[in-house]
Order: sequence, then C-alpha cells, then structure tokens
Amino acid sequence: MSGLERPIPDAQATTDDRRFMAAAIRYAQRHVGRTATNPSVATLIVRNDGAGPRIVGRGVTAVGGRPHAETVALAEAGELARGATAYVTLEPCAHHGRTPPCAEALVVAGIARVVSAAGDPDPRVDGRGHAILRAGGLAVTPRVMAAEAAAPISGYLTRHRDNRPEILLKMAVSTDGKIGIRGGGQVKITGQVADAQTHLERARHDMILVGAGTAQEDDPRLDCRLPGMADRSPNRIVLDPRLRTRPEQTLARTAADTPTLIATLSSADPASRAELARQGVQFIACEADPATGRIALPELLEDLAATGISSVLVEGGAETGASFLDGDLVDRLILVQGPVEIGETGVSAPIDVATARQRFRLVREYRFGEDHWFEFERRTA
Ligand code: AOF
Ligand code: ZN
Repeated sequence: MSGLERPIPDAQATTDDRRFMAAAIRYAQRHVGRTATNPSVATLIVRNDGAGPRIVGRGVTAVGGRPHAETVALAEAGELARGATAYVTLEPCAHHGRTPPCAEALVVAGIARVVSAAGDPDPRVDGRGHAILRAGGLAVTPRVMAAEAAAPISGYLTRHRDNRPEILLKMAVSTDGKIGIRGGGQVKITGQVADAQTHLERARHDMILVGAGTAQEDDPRLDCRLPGMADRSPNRIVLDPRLRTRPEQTLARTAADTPTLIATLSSADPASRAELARQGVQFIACEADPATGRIALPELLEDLAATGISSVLVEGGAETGASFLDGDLVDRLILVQGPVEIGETGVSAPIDVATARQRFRLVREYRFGEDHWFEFERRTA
C-alpha cells in the first residue's frame, strides 16, 4: 500500500454498508473473465432521502474492460448521485487512461461518501484514488469486505503482485487416481453436472492451457459449451516445445474462431510453424528449462502477464500438471473424482486428494451426482 493511504479507516462501516458492499461484490462476478486486461469490479450508488436507502445507479466493468464500473453507475444515477454514497469493490482509478479518472468523476458528480473494498495495486492508482476523493471533500471508508472483494479479482491481484497470471489446475481423476489411458483418447471420468461446472470455470478464465500430448491424444476443443455462453470461451494455449501440433487437430482448425497460442522453442520447425500460422495459430517464443527441456514456465507466465492475461486454467495432462505443481505455480486446484476405475493401464494423476489436502487448503467440497468436487487453494504463509 502506498504512503498516500491512511492507516486508520475514516469511519466504521455500518450494517447497511456491508449489505450493499456484499451486493456490489456479487454484481462484480458478472463479468469475471470478460474484462481483460481490467479486473471486473462493480459500483452501486445508494441514496437515502429519509425512507431508507435505495440503489439509484449500478455498474460493472464493461465487457472488454471499459467503460469502468463507476462511469456506468454514475450515468444511471444522473442527478441522483448528488449527496449519495458510492460502494466500489475496487479503489476508484486515479489515472488518465482511455477514460478520465473515476475518482474525479465521483467528485464531479457530487457523491458525498465512498465505501470501498479492495485497494488497487496498479501503480497508477495504489492509494491515489482515495486521495483524490478526500481532497475533493468526500468521506472515504476503505477496506470494507476487502477479502471478499478480492475473490472476483484474484487473477488481477496475482498478476500485479507476482507478475504472472493466477493458475487454476483442474483434473478429473478416477477412483484409483488415474486421469486417462496413455494413447487411449479421452476417457470419460466425470458426469454432466461436474462438466458444466468445468465449463463455468473456463468462462471465468482469460486463458486455458494444455500440453501438446493432451492436445494430440484427446483432440479437445477447450471451449465453453454452456447454453448461451459460447462467446465466453477463453483463449487457448498449448505447451508444445518441439512443435508436434498438426494442422488437422481441432485446436488448429478452429484457431481462426478462437485465439490459439502455441508456446514453442525457437528451434521449432519453421515449415510446420508457417502452416499452422496460416490457419490462424499464433506463437509465443519460449525458453527451455535447462534441466528438463520443457518450456520454462516462470518466463512464459511472465510474458503472458505482460500481455494482460490474469488467469490461466490448466486442464492437462499429467506431465503439464506436474510441471506446474513442481514449480509451485498452482494457486487453486480442483480435483473431480468420478466413479470410474481405470486400472493398471491408466496414467496417474500428478497429485491425489490425500496429498492435495496436506499441501493445499480445502475451501469447498461438493457432490455432483456420483462425482466428488474438491476445491483447494494455496496455503498462505
Ligand atoms: C476503476 N473502475 O471498473 C476498473 C478499474 O486502461 P484503463 O484506463 O481502463 O485502466 C485500467 C486500470 O483501471 C486497471 O489497471 C485498474 O487499475 C483500473 N480498473 N478501475 O476505477 C473499474 N475496472
Ligand atoms: Zn476508473
């Protein structure tokens, strides 16, 4: 936090403050995964003319990242913003970007008080948003439900803090801890409801990642197939150091419709590369990890973060999952255990539920039909 931020909250949050902030945080969920490179945040403008508080303006960061939430909410409130309270899930911006600073817009609109949740780590903001509000004579109550507000923007916060996207590793495992059969194509482990949940996670991420082996053996589409949500498919990336991906694979054939990136070494065959590029595949030049010959993940993730990618869903296979786990790069882990037994010929998952319980913190556990859904998060020090 910058020196501009006051250490002591300006005023205590009331029950109503927490109620409206909780509503704003729920509203911010609406555009998660659709606002890159911006976080999805929300603003509620609330006024009380004596008959109790009522919402007169609502805004969530628009798809594509602009306009910002405050702009949308202030436009809806119009003159009713004068004297009202604004609930913002992220500190309002202080910089002249493609839009004028939201903090200034709140001052100009005559907002009397701002209740804000998460601080904005963007170096152009980082306390300056609140400072503009205070200089404009507004009362500011910062850090109300800050932890809850951080959840929908966790990728954005990770990108600023660690210079890499947030990583969710998701794997379906059989009762005997296998994820598939080598050379056996896709093996169905989980049922419909768990699959729909997976597609929801796809929609919430900026990018979905698989290894070249999985891309070849499973020939996946890696899109969001929930009804009405086809346009929420994330961009795709394949870790393919030796460029094994073939033009007839689904990912290559659909690259013109869904942005598809191949992470490969500079030694990759130029002819294969040119052929895939003609199909619309894009490339990101990578370095090799000297010990394994695999793609060096920290450097790749840093490059992705530099392009504004805040969240990556890693979906397979075992080797790829293992390299993220080995590099301590997994922030969230979802293991879905289906009722299937695969047996000796199966490929073992790089982590099982028992080990995950020790290494990570179990945050949610669901039963979807016959499937067990376990959701873990990194243990914080
Ligand atoms: C807000 N309200 O709804 C969002 C904010 O490139 P720009 O000009 O759109 O600015 C991007 C930055 O704006 C981003 O890094 C973050 O600091 C902030 N996001 N701020 O006041 C919003 N999405
Ligand atoms: Zn803004």
